[in-house]
Amino acid sequence: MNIAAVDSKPAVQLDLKKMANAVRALSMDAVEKAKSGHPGMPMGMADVAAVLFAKFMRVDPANPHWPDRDRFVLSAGHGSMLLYSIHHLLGFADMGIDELKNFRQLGSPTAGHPEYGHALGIETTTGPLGQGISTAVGMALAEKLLAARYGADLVDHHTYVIAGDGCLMEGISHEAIDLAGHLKLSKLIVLWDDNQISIDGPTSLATSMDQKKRFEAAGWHVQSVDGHDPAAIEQAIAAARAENGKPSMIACRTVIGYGAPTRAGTAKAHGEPLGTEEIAGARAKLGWSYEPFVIPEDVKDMWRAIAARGAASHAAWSARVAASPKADAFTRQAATELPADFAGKMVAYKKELSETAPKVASRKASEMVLGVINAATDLTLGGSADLTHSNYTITKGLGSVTPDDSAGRYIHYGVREHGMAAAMNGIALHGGFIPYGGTFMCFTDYARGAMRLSALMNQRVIYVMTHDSIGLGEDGPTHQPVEHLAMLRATPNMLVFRPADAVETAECWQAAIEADATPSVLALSRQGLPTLRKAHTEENRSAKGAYVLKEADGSRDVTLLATGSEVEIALAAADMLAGDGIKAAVVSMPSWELFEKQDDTYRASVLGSAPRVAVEAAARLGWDRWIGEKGAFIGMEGFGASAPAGKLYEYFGITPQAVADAARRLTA
Ligand SMILES: Cc1ncc(C[n+]2csc(CCOP(=O)(O)OP(=O)(O)O)c2C)c(N)n1
Ligand SMILES: [Mg+2]
Repeated sequence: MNIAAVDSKPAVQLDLKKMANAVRALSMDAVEKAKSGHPGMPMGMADVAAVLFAKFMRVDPANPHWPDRDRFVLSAGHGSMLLYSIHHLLGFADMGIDELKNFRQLGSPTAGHPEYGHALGIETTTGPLGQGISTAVGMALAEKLLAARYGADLVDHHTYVIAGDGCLMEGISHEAIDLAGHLKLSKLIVLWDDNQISIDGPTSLATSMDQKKRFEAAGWHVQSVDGHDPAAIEQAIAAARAENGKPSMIACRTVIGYGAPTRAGTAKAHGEPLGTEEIAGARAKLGWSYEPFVIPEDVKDMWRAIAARGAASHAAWSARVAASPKADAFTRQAATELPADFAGKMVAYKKELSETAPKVASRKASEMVLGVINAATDLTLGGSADLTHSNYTITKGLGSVTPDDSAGRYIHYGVREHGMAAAMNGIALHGGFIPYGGTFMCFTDYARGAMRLSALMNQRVIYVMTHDSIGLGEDGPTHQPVEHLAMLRATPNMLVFRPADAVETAECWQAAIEADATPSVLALSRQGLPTLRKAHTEENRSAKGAYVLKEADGSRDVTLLATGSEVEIALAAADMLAGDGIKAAVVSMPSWELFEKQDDTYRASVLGSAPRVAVEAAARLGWDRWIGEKGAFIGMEGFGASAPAGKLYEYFGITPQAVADAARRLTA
């Protein structure tokens, strides 16, 4: 077995300086060949990375998804060549030397910034500064919660982050640091590339922050080291690992572009090829005499010893899992596998809802549905950015996660929408949980950077966005989303659901949970909505994106399209029109994206050939796709206002009367 193989080999003598220089050389050569990229950061942090991997990281390149591997997050994603060089040296199957030579080229796994899913072992997409460190908080949190459930025998790994000055200047880092310190995520270790340089020049141009004090104030264990002194780095990482109650930050004082004769220590090293002369100078200075992209066998062996050690750790772990009484439960949870009876329970509850026909806000319906979901599976991990009792995101028995109690399934993310979204990405990427979290829909703006990454990374993160229109009333235009649905719908690979009643809410939740490679937004009302779907259907009608809720009595004169709280308005308008002998069908469109995926025949059958009027208490942008050239739209043209919801609908002309009038004009 692996362990014996490693033990029987003569121990490889590690030369940490040579190991680091291999990373430096590959990084500057690849950037040079691509004629673009960022050599400075990999060259500056090569010593730190070499120590981290050589002495601590448990990674098995042959099994990159091994659940108990250490996580490495390159938050300073522009330094992607650091990661690609390391993966090449470790022997990742998809990271041969040709891939490094193809850095930044179309179709190559070595994209400009590390992209989750593009190459094995990339734990998260980084590049938007601040996201990596904040995503890592979610990974470390998931680890802590799983360790509490399954014990250190099965779950015991670290999350290491390399973050730059830029990551720490970004506001999201503050949310993340605060949350991690509060939750005592002691297996989170951040290595700060303290090179005092960013793009514009020295960081002193823009910041006087004492980062160490900032981390300390948030409850972190903080150390400083010379980032080019391997022994000091090793000692600091060991001390960080020994720290029990706190996450750790190590300020690694480094020189950007270390080795480059004229550019080292300057912003010129940050983001452009060094050029032939500077590279030749760096080779001489580093004592690295090999040709571009050539790594000597002895250095390769040093890096591959890390992979062998990882494989041995993995094998030992697999043996522990096999012997564990919790093996089955753990394996299911680690794979985030829904129980077989999940769908059946959802359909049964939907039936109950159509029979009891509650008149509740869709946020309340969401809470009722979550009661069923959270009881049906323990994979869900709920939370809210301090709006638990407005978002209705907690259900009976979930229990709050606190710094010293990891048994619960509910996270109080605090007033940190962006940090919450990034942490949920990390939780989903880690595996083991389906994270959902709430805030007011207007504040999707605050969470946007991380929500975009949920979509780009194909992560199942569910955003419970309540107070979804002027229907929230008195809190006024600062809180009333208008343009948000358009923004969310414009985001690729994002499912946006706006259910019209309790039955649709159950259907949308089920579709969101079952969409395992797509984030979802549930846009939910504050105001009460009647149950419109009183006839039970086995089929998830919302999963088709749109469907005919009420067919016209005879051939259609007009089709009324609506979502969420405005479906009720469309139904009332159809009744008014019937009084005038105008035959209107009503289509509910809870998810444009899912409707777009249906075949032409189905879409045509729903939309019909009669003129169309759409009603939605939001911006028009996007609706022309559905109403066509000659259609009409009833909705918002500007910001909302502060008043009771009913008054606002009248004031902004989003009424059955207005919809009926528009229909009459189209059919005249
Ligand atoms: C959110 C975000 N804003 C701006 C950028 C563009 N950008 C890339 S790197 C960088 C400077 C980062 O400085 P630092 O983290 O110190 O990196 P170093 O120059 O030390 O490598 C900037 C502004 C970005 N990638 N993400
Ligand atoms: Mg810097």
